[in-house]
Amino acid sequence: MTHTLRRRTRWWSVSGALTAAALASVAITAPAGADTTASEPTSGAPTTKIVGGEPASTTEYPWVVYLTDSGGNQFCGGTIAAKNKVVTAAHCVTGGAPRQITVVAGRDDKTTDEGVEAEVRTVWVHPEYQSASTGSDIAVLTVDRELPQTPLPLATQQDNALYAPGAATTVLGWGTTEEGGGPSRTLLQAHPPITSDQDCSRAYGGQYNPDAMVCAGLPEGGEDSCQGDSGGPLVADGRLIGIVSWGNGCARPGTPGVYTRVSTYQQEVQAQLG
Ligand code: 4AZ
Repeated sequence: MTHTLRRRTRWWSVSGALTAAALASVAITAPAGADTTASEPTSGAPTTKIVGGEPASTTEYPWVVYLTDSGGNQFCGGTIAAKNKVVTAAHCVTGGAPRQITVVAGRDDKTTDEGVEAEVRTVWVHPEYQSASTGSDIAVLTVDRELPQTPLPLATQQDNALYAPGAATTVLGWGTTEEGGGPSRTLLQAHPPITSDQDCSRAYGGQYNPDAMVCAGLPEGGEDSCQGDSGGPLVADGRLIGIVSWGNGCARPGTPGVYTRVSTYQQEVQAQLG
């Protein structure tokens, strides 16, 4: 199957920076309520209207951040988990020099200069990470200052109920508002329910590892994260339960979004939060 996940394998190279930014800067498929004028995706997606998103604000979700490259292009999301620590996807940050990544907090609209920008000093990538679809797609960024925004707690092994099939979630990001579309200028949210392990295995076979991942999406599609949302938060009950990781297209019926299962990694990640 064709996964649309963009692995940022070359974004840090001089020649590849622009290309990688262009590839990676697409993300949350979440447009507001009813954009009936949205054009159809050019390929593949049976669900072609903008997928069930709506505007969101860092006033309500202070811990959601985005990452920019050295050219100032947004390429991924993240979550403030301690004063100077941001949790994101490993696939967002592997290979690059930390100083080329900037964390932008407290800015809903990418075209403004609201909020704060922090430089990344160090990057911790889960030691078992190889690729998004093999799991451990989690990383912790240490930034050069204490951020004023309230951090979001990580889900722990005690939070199993938050992963029950059908449970409500919120996913946030500045990524694309439809599969194959352009990135969002402003922060969006969508509310895909948790998918059962059985349904997610049906969609992805052996690539879905329920210990390392959790899926979310409606059976009929329509609400999902997308390119550029990678690394951003999937939230339930005031806890970070998932990290946008991969999927087959965006918001398609039968292929939910796949998220890093944060509770599995909570102890190791918490140890990085100081
Ligand atoms: C991506 O390319 C991506 N629908 C993120 C999330 C999903 C698919 C692709 C899930 O960053």
